[in-house]
Amino acid sequence: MGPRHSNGHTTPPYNTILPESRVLIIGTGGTICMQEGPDGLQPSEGFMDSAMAPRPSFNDRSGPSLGLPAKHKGKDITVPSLRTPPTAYNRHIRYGMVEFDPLLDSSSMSASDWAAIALAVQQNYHLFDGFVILHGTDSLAHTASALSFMMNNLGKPVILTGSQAPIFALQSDAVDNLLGSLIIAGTFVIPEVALFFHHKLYRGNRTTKVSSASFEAFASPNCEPLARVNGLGIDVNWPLVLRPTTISPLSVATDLDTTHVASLRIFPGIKAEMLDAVLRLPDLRGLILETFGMGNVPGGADGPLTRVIKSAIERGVIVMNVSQCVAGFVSPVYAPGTHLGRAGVVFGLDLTVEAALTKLSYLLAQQGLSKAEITARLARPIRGEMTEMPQPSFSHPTSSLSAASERLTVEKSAFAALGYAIEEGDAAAVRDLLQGDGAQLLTQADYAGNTAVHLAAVTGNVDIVRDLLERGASVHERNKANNSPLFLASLSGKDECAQLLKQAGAHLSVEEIERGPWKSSAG
Ligand code: ASN
Repeated sequence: MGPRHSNGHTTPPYNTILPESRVLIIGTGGTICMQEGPDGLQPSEGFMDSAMAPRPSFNDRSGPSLGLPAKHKGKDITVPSLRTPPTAYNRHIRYGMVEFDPLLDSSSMSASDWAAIALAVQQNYHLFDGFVILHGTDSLAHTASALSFMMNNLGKPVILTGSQAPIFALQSDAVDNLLGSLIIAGTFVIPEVALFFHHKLYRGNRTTKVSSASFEAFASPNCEPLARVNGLGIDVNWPLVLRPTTISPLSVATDLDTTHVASLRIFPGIKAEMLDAVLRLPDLRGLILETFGMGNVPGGADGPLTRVIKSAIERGVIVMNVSQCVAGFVSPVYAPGTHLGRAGVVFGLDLTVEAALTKLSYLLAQQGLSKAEITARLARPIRGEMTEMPQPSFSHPTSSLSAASERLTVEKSAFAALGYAIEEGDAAAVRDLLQGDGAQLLTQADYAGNTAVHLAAVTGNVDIVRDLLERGASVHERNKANNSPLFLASLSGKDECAQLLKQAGAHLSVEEIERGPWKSSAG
């Protein structure tokens, strides 16, 4: 579990009424909600009532029944809610659900369904702390990759999950996957599109489905998990978590060009005519070439394959090289790869095919981008989807337990020093403390759960708040009393700070609006 929650499940509750987080579950279909029909398994409606309400881990019957305001298909609605018993982090997760109509087997998901998911998140963004998307596993890695590119300046967790067996089956992975997703979405401000499966939270655009039957269905071969369930707690790998560093709210791109892209897997004996036929498809704008090993195709610099690729690139088609291997990266190390590079092929480093296709579709749909700009962006990470500088080894040294506990003490005193610097308005000291490894202080909090942004918001120093936000600090963290930095800034009359927080996407939660002394326009 992350440092700021290191005592989360050992300390007694700080008051008798525990705070609640709000999570919206968006049901799109998949095995998790399937029941046997005349032609085999098919998705069934009413998941919250039939699968969650009867299970004590999803339904703490002691809470008041509450309808939550939500948006569905652009309309204001009220969704029934349930809440979990207290989590190890001393909160309840209150959740409501909207379901797509029709619910789909994910093999039928298309770009318009991705857009519907992205819009559902955007329209409900100010009403919930996090989002859980129920989705079939077949095309889950594609949807997770697509959503990661579609959402710019995401500040809240969007967690996709599903299961290999229906929740109604005797032996199923559904309860573990759903409960883990709900707890993470309602506890940690991990502002990424992520995929939770079999006790691990992965960056969505790094995943690929590796088993059609095992509960361990997904892998993220080139990127460590963002978090792991570890007994009662959850270990978040905070240094890996990406955070927006521009002061702007969430924006969503819903148009992806999936109809003018293709992918083709090279195999021994592949004919140049075959590749040429694909590259000459009418309106084809981009091809993902799945090559051998580090990015090789048969033939030399002037071989027939390299020639048809070169001529397609000259006609304006973008060709990107990704490896057929699940782990590792492509690089022009061998002569065949070097020839492709000289022909103008973009090297996709350690991109998965899913991320390569959706990134290409996303960039092709951006208005006003030239081919050169698209090519340049394809070769660099935009949402953590690729490792910029491939290293010979991707293993990370692990520190010993004593080193970890020493670090924790050092971190605690460093956070205290940061708190003092903020209180004294010493912007230079704040900057110094946050250099290098000090950036980890942005995910920490004091005994009352106040992050650096909470402290700076109350002190009212706009320069310090701006500095924190530009370093990736979240505006959505809540302290133990469930207050956001914006709530504290507004309450203490720090209007300039409140304004800046709003520019960075902060808003009052529904419950803060009800609790605070404002008019309904305050959020
Ligand atoms: N065919 C199912 C789907 O992708 C597989 C699953 O969810 N496990 O919808």
